[in-house]
Amino acid sequence: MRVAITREVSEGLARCELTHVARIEIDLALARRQHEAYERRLAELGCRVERLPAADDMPDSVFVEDAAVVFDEIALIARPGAQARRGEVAAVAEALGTYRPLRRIEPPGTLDGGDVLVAGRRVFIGRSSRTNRDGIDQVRRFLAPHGYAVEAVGVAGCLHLKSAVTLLAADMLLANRTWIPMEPFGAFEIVDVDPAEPLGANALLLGDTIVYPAEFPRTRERIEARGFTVRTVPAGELAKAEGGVTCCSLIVSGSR
Ligand code: CIR
Repeated sequence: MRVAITREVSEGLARCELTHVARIEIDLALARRQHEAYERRLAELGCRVERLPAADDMPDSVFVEDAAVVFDEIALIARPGAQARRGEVAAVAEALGTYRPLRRIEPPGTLDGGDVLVAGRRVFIGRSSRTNRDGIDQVRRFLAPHGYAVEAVGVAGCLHLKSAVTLLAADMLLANRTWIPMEPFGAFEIVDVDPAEPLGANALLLGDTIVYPAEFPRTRERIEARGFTVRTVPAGELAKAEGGVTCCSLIVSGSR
């Protein structure tokens, strides 16, 4: 059984952090409907959705992925790079504490979960505007006893590592090569986003199904052409807050 931890869209979403996209009006009701459709999709794909209540004083709290990273052995509680997001981790830590022993990133380390790509025993961490070297070193120390190898990857031009690269299968990645160096990913087969869809590299792999934004049909075709089953979700409204499909859940595998 898989649990998907999600969080209701905050009333304050319009005050979200923005780094690479211009602020435009967000339709809160539509964002909520789209988020509910996303939760239904996860449920259809076998997840028990555990929805945390909204935090109306935390605009970005729907993006639970940034608050933690879940491994089979432990859950890492992040220390988000944006000061305004640090309060988000408490409720997420409380929820995860029932499933995993917790480890916490401490100052001066910063880490956003969106910068952490786990591929088997290899863990790639984006050195971004949100995640610093000390945060990455702390993760390396926490994971060493469990046999994971941690590699830092420079991220430039997008918010998080997983804005630029996500996992399609154990040996295959979906990537936008313009935002990250590809050398660290030499062992993987790469599916490139369509050049007209630069934000299309964020896909959520659930079992062997790819949950993917409806807004990127050209890249979706490329993924399907490799034989993957893709299930779309409407993700346009939360994309205005610079969020994608991985950001809106934390998947806890092997839970009852
Ligand atoms: C932020 O800037 O932190 C939010 N507005 C968006 C976070 C998206 N999270 C993610 O890609 N993991």
